[in-house]
Amino acid sequence: MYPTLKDQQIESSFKNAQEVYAQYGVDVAAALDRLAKIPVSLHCWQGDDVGGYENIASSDGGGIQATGNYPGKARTADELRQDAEKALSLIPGKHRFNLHAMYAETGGKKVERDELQPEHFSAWIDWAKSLGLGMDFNPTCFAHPMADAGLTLSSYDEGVRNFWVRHCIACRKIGAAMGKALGTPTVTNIWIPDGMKDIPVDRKAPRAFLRESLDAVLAEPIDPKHHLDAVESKLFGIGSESYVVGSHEFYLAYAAQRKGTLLTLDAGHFHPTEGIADKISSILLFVDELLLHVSRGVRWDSDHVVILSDELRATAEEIVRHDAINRVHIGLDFFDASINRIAAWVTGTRAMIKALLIALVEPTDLLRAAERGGDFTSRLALLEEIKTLPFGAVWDYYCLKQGTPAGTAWINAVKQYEQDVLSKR
Ligand code: RNT
Ligand code: ZN
Repeated sequence: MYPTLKDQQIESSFKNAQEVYAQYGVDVAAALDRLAKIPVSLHCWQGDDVGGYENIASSDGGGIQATGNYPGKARTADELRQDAEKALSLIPGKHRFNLHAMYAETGGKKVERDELQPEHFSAWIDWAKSLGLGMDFNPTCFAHPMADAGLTLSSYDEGVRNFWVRHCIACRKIGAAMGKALGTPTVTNIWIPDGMKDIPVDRKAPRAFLRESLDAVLAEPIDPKHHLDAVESKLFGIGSESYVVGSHEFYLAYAAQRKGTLLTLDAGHFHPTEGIADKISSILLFVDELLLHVSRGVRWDSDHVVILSDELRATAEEIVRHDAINRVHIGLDFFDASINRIAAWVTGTRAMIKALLIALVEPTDLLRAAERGGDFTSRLALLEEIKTLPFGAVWDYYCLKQGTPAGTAWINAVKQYEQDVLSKR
């Protein structure tokens, strides 16, 4: 068993920490109130290795692949909900759940992706409602025979393009129904795997088709009270090493010219040393809202479990320092099948929330004053010193107040669940 802190221990460390932060002019209680209002969208696909429950024979996973075979993965939507619920119980705050179209429940009937309806997601919506969660959504433009040739919305084949256009339109309607039912807008994010393994001759034609297809998908306006659209770029994937149709430049330009369309920045979709933090302030000058797919790229894999890295902290700082919490939707996107999947969800989500908390208790006014006054000596020295302020005590207290385990106690809970539930699958 890993250590479980006593409530009284947590409370007294917090009191001390609060006093320390107050000396830097930081109101910790106010920061915690703000933190409690920031939802993080948990992606369903960590729970079953991006499998879905459609039972389609397809040779192509779209260049995204979960590696590992840790026992106990969710085999049905019910199991996935049960696991997600367990994960959510170990994560402080009120959050969201992000579903892919391939998690439709059709009652054993074959329903083509371009014929999916809100009713195929009613169990998910009811579940989200019962837990007070908002939902987000994604068309699934991979793992399907119509995607096996490598191009979907950008295909040279009009029939293929139209199939995926119809699928994306169906998904927007489903997303809108979710948003309406849950009283908070659903972000429906379009990511397509389209690309080429080897050097293309014509880089333009598929991009022109993609533009046309997106215009067709997004033609019908939907009330932003219920629904928002997002488009996600990528630099390369497995099997699309030489060319990705939906590149960053493509979607950045697309979102900038199409008012109301969100741009999705996936942290693993850029050059290996390129981060997303520095992009946020630029893009928000030209695009109203962003969706983040918080992830962790490691060499060729874009989807390792999120940890409290410098990059993650920088991303949270950018959102908080620019007061952009209402313009940046925070979603997660990682999948690891080599460790307990619930632990993966909890580790990544807690890391994201910790990063936000660190940013919220930053003495930003002090730092800004040094910077604006040209005192770069103090700016650097301060930035280093505040790294070791007693943030951990504030985090533990936040967990306690939100009714979730502080410190390592949640690991024990996951181990117990593994024994009681996962090992029996
Ligand atoms: C793939 C994209 C995309 C997917 C999910 C499953 O590289 O990041 O967001 O991970 O849609
Ligand atoms: Zn992503």
